[in-house]
Amino acid sequence: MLSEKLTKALSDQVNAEYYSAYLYLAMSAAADQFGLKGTANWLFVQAQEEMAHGTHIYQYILERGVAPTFAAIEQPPTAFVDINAIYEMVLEHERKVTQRINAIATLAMQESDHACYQFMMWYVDEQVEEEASATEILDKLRLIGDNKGILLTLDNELATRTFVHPFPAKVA
Ligand code: OFO
Repeated sequence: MLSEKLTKALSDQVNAEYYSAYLYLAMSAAADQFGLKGTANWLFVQAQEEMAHGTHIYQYILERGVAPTFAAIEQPPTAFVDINAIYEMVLEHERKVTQRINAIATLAMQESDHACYQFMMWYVDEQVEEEASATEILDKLRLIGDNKGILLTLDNELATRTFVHPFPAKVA
């Protein structure tokens, strides 16, 4: 059974993942309004992934024999200057999430909850990918600068992202 502390930390993380989903939906809507449909797609897929991350933790808490706690989901920002500002925020946000994930893994380690520690390792790896993909897109945007033609090429590239459920066995 999960300790009270870990239950709280994991429940807060469910909330944080759903906040991430909400944040990426807000960004996706903004990208759509900028006329960047491919970018809007990338951010929408990101939002879907975040919901899956949150739901997976929710299911894990129940699997460990306790009930998760619930709280209000914070309102995301609704105004974004441009696409560069969005991806700067994506990277900053993912770095914060990485710190949260590491803190939960550390807590699990301190409590010698090896199962929870093991569970968190998926999220530790995932955060490496999350930061890397945000950095890659941000680097490209910085190189593109004001060149609208190349920006549209990047937008077409981002249009190809599709949602692949990270935990298909749990969904079936
Ligand atoms: Fe759930 O990985 Fe991003 O926030």
